[in-house]
Amino acid sequence: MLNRRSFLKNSSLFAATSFLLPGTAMSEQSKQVPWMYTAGKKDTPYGMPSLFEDHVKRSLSDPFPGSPFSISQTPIQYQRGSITPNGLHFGVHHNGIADIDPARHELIIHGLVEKPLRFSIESLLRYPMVSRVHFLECGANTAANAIVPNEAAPLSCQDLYGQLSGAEWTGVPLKLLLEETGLRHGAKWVIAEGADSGNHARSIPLSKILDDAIVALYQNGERLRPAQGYPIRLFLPGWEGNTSVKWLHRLEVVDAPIFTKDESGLYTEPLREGGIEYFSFQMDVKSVITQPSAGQILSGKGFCEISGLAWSGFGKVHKVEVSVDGGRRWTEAKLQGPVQSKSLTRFSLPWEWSGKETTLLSRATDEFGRTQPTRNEWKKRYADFSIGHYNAVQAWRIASSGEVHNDYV
Ligand SMILES: Nc1nc2c(c(=O)[nH]1)N[C@H]1C(S)=C(S)[C@@H](COP(=O)(O)O)O[C@H]1N2
Ligand SMILES: [Mo]
Repeated sequence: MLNRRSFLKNSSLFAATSFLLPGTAMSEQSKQVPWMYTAGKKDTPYGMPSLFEDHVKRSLSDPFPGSPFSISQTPIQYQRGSITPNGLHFGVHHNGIADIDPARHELIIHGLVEKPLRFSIESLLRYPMVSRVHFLECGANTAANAIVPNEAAPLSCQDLYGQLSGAEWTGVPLKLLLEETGLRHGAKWVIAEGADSGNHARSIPLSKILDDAIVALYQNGERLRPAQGYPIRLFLPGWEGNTSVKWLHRLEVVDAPIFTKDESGLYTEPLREGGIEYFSFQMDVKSVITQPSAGQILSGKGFCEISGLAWSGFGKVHKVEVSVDGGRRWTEAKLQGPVQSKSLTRFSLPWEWSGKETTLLSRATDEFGRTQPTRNEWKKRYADFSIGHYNAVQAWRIASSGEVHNDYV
């Protein structure tokens, strides 16, 4: 294991070439690159990434061809830091992406309330808002490793883990709107329904709504993208993605959950011992090494900074341990602060690859001492075909060629 100090002392480890090559005068260099002698372009109203970065994009899946259902995965293997740019946020759209005219959309709150109310988007924009940095993860993220038996499927980090993004969400605390409608005796749950054609809806305990639910209008400083629920979405920090209902148009306060179509089927986890787990809202503690990760190739032995993401739907990430030898020894990685609750947390560890085959693992623990199970431990709890809430320790096997592969340990 290479520590940071010895790495910094030994400058020959740097892959960069030295600043001034002998005999290369600055003026000579400027003749070789057009941007140093030709004026650049004027700016545009909405900026785009460099043309040299066009490989950084979402991967698309079409689980039910012919239907409007679509999924896009964030390229977390290229992401650094903990914020996903809006154009790269993952998406899960059961009924396609609704394109809503905000002037013709409103939020209705009714049911066990003193005073049912309708809120136009214009009026919501006038309320006091909060901004919070949180992850969003689909309950079925990493499902392939939950269900593919014996040999791990040859999938990339993006395809396995990309139903995960981090953003700053800004909007009106839902508690504020419920203070205005008032609550009637017996109010315990809230049905949240989207305006997309398939009526995506979920039953949410009132306690969560009053704790930290946001009616989000902004994402990373700009209004939500249509794919993320424009003009408004419910955002429930730390809870499985499907509870953050997009294109939110109706909240009905009720006394008991209503078991909507998806929450009595899709969003339940069959257990190995029989029975199912439902209303399993919180996303458990999880981590993944994003650099290097499956689908990438190490260019040669030597220094390589291991870097990845850790998160917990319960609170803050407390520590991340990394093993570079298949789990024999573990070293605590450095966390990039500030570590925020229910947020993507970047971890890193300097490493020197010997050029021999080895396996990298990461294991996160949150502030409540919750930690990631091994795959075998996870499989003991859930039925063979259970796909949701998979959070086992991930193994990336590095072949002597430098190729990185999805693996089970
Ligand atoms: N109205 C509505 N809300 C929805 C969905 C949907 O299809 N319709 N998909 C859900 C699922 S399964 C997930 S994982 C998240 C994904 O949010 P994103 O597309 O902004 O990443 O939205 C949830 N909210
Ligand atoms: Mo999801």
